[in-house]
Amino acid sequence: MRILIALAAALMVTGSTAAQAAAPAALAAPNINVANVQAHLNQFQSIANANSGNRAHGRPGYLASINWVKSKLDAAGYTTRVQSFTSNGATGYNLIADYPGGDANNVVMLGGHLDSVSAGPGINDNGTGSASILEVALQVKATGFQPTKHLRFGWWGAEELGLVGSTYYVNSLSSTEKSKIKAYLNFDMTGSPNPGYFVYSSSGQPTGSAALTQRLQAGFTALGVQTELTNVGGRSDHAAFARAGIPTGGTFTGAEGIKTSAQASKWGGTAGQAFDRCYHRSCDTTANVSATALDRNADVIASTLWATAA
Ligand code: DPN
Ligand code: ZN
Repeated sequence: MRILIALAAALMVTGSTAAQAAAPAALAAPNINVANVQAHLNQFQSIANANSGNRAHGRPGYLASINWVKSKLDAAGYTTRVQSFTSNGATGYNLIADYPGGDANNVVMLGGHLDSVSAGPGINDNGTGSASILEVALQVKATGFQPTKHLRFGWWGAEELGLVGSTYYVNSLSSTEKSKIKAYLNFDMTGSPNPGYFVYSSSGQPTGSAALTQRLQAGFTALGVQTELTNVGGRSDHAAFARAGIPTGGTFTGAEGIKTSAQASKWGGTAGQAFDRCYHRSCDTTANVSATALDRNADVIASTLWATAA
């Protein structure tokens, strides 16, 4: 009896407009439209086509990529900055974009590398991560998201030469600036054509990383997608952040590794074949992307950002 009364009272409260006005639900993360992400990938492909087939460090296709991403962010009201550095005798560039507002002492950062290898246009590696965080950044503005925390996005140069740009950025920060970054999420290869659904393991990563890993996993669970943890170690741009003690996380759909039959039963695709047969090759074009993997990862990036920065 008492339980029934309590239940009825709870139903009345949740059903009343007064209760809804008093405690508005947090703005839900948007479902990212994969067609928008694909349009950004087409842009990267066009840039490569117009610049000797690549977007590599020190080549004109790289700077054209930086300028194009910057123009989209500037138009959406971001405060952007191009940071240059020298590597292998050529000038490289990072693009940093801050979304106005939020607690400047509490920064959530998303990043990915924008450079390709010189062998090809680098559409899965890493047009996908670059295009996805760009679209998420644009949706922050489009949805009117007003996070409590401050949002920052980074597109790194010269990752393919040894994580050069992201390392340069982290080293350029004072210890105070580093300590303000409470989370760094990295997205490198999120549309592999024979995809796996990997979330960076937090084992051995700074305290606070496990919570990020769990949020990324929860994002895939909400889509009904099983995940595996992977130790990406020093293979992508979160490494410099982790060394600085910043909690890190990320997602990955696989590179030169071979999909096992257990993974093929779980995720579909082809066992005994690489996750990305065009990894670091000239065939890493817009044809080398799984739209399903791209879409799922973009949705998980958005839900994780919304939950982490709210
Ligand atoms: N860092 C990627 C590359 O640019 O070659 C490969 C990679 C990405 C490996 C993510 C592990 C995790
Ligand atoms: Zn690569």
